Amino acid sequence: MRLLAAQYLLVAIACLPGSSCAPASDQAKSSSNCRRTQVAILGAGVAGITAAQTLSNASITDFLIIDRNDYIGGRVKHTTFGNNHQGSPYVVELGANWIQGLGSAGGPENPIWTMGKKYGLNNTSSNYDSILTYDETGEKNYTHLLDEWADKYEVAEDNAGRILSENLQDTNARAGFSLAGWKPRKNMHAQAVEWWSWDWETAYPPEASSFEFGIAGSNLTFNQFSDQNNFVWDQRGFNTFVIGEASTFLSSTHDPRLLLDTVVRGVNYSDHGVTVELEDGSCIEADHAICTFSLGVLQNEVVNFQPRLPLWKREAIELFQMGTYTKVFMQFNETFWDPNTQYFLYADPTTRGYYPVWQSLSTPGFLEGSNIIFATVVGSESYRIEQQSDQKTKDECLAVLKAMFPNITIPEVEAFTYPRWSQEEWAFGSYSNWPTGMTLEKHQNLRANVNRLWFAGEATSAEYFGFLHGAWFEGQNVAMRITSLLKGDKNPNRNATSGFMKHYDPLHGTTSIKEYNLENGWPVSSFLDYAANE
Ligand SMILES: Cc1cc2nc3c(=O)[nH]c(=O)nc-3n(C[C@H](O)[C@H](O)[C@H](O)COP(=O)(O)OP(=O)(O)OC[C@H]3O[C@@H](n4cnc5c(N)ncnc54)[C@H](O)[C@@H]3O)c2cc1C
Ligand SMILES: *C1O[C@H](CO)[C@@H](O)[C@H](O)[C@H]1NC(C)=O
Ligand SMILES: *[C@@H]1O[C@H](CO)[C@@H](O)[C@H](O)[C@H]1NC(C)=O
Ligand SMILES: *[C@@H]1O[C@H](CO)[C@@H](O)[C@H](O)[C@H]1NC(C)=O
Ligand SMILES: *[C@@H]1O[C@H](CO)[C@@H](O)[C@H](O)[C@H]1NC(C)=O
Ligand SMILES: *[C@@H]1O[C@H](CO)[C@@H](O)[C@H](O)[C@H]1NC(C)=O
Ligand SMILES: *[C@@H]1O[C@H](CO)[C@@H](O)[C@H](O)[C@H]1NC(C)=O
Ligand SMILES: *[C@@H]1O[C@H](CO)[C@@H](O)[C@H](O)[C@H]1NC(C)=O
Ligand SMILES: *[C@@H]1O[C@H](CO)[C@@H](O)[C@H](O)[C@H]1NC(C)=O
Ligand SMILES: *[C@@H]1O[C@H](CO)[C@@H](O)[C@H](O)[C@H]1NC(C)=O
Repeated sequence: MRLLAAQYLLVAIACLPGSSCAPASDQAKSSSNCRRTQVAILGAGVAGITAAQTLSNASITDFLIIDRNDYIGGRVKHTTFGNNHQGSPYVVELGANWIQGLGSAGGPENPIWTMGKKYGLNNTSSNYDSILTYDETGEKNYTHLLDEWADKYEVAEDNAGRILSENLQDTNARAGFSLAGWKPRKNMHAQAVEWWSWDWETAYPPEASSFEFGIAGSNLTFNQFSDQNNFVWDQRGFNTFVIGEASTFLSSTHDPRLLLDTVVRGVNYSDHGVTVELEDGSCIEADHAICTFSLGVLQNEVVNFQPRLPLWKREAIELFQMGTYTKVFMQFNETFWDPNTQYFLYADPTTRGYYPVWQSLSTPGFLEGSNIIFATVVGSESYRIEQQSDQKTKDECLAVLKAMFPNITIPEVEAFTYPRWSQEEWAFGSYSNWPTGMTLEKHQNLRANVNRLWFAGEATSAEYFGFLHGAWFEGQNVAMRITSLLKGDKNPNRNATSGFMKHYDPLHGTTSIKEYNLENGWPVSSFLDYAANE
């Protein structure tokens, strides 16, 4: 019975408008020795687990979840670190740490916050006013610059809103802030404040970031849900919620539908189905596959897609940006910094973004009395320190702490660690950022399915790229679409939650070839004429 139903579905799906409508029997013949499933879900991070739960909620239970790691959660990843007073280690988060934007009474709620509550995750609201500011001479009060930033940012927000609503050309965030009156270049204190307010979230400097989409993204999370960021310090690990949700549809971590420690090497896709090649030489054949691998994994061509992904897809993959965000954890034998302050901002005299934010976990409300502090770097500084030895980085950190606390003898470091996100084969970075030059249509090309191969993850979220909730919504959306197709909807409306996705091929710019003319400072009549004269 089940086979017959599957056969029927294949015929129905193969003949959707836009597909080449080849006989379904082709597929049945081609790959008889592969393991079969309806939906292959590539990745057991938030997007993959959410996609699987969405299918399961729709009574589609024939799926396989494949991940190269030995745990559920992907970039929600923790490690043990240092020791508490009883001599057992603390748990600290190497990846995602905050629930960003919670929800307000009567308003929409961030689904990650819903789950934070469901699993009773220990968490504390970050207080960004709990900050002391420093430079190379020690403590130096430049908090007035934070107020100045806030004033200029309000102007910038409105300007970015106008770009969006009036379909004006986007610009980069540097130009956007400059036009709003924020010009920090001559002042390292202002650069530190800018890093705190911009790079810390986006993992890229304003020069590299879209003004319109950077501000829209921030609005959509912090104005829509709420402006709170709750830091999770739960000693079970933040991924408790991902594992918990997985256990709502998997019988256990030994459920045969969960394949951990399993590396995907290749994906063959067509209008009829997808074949996934695993590192051990085996294969999985599916009606649909959802690739939730990070943008970094896609950019670094870890997976061999056959046929090669189309140009419209590759252009979007290459243009969107994968940022890196590195937390450097240190435990001392005492808390020599102010134990009641959450943040310590350092302005280096020569290098913007040089160990700029120090965050205390020893503070009440966190791992109180743990004597743990961590520095965060992003972008080019992440790449730099992730290439060098622990010892070199530790020495640099200690030199910064000595500059920040000139009257204190900094004690020995008792524990030290940091992840190297830019080098992780399964991530190649931390999370994505929207660059200048990426339109909404081009981003849609990053999201869109290619035949029966679908893409979901934080980077495919137009509204919440970079965030856990972005990964959640995208996993859910793609699985709802696949559900509509598998349920035999013969003529699905392509709408927000059903059917194949729209993509744009080609994508045009704003200037027609006729406008390359003398009036626009382009006297050589056309590129072709010029070539002909050579
Ligand atoms: C340092 C850091 C800090 C962050 N801070 C926050 C934060 O505070 N708040 C917030 O909301 N978000 C934060 N994020 C972003 C958040 O972690 C991500 O948005 C989210 O976890 C992405 O989920 P995903 O399912 O899209 O991708 P992933 O979690 O990357 O899941 C994809 C899975 O695919 C697997 N995979 C990759 N390649 C292969 C392969 N070839 N074969 C098999 N499996 C493969 C990976 O192992 C991974 O488990 C942070 C991320 C990092 C790294
Ligand atoms: C964290 O979030 C929950 C919501 O589930 C809240 O009730 C709880 O008190 C928060 N704080 C701590 C310290 O866990
Ligand atoms: C699946 O259904 C449960 C129960 O209604 C719900 O809590 C959960 O959010 C659903 N999952 C998704 C991804 O929509
Ligand atoms: C820093 O200066 C501001 C006024 O600009 C003041 O309100 C604040 O209390 C000062 N902070 C510290 C730590 O001295
Ligand atoms: C962001 O929010 C502000 C305040 O609500 C609004 O004025 C602005 O237009 C918004 N900008 C964008 C790009 O969404
Ligand atoms: C959560 O916080 C409470 C109160 O500090 C603590 O007793 C408990 O051990 C914590 N649980 C976890 C899992 O972190
Ligand atoms: C995938 O496609 C390649 C190239 O067409 C082929 O060599 C390979 O055998 C295919 N793999 C599977 C598992 O079908
Ligand atoms: C360090 O000590 C000197 C002299 O004792 C004092 O003048 C200075 O203010 C102190 N600096 C800090 C940052 O506490
Ligand atoms: C921490 O270690 C330093 C030496 O590195 C020592 O001087 C100091 O007394 C120690 N502090 C505590 C609280 O033990
Ligand atoms: C999308 O179309 C499907 C039918 O194909 C319909 O069931 C669903 O309600 C539609 N959803 C929206 C948001 O319009």
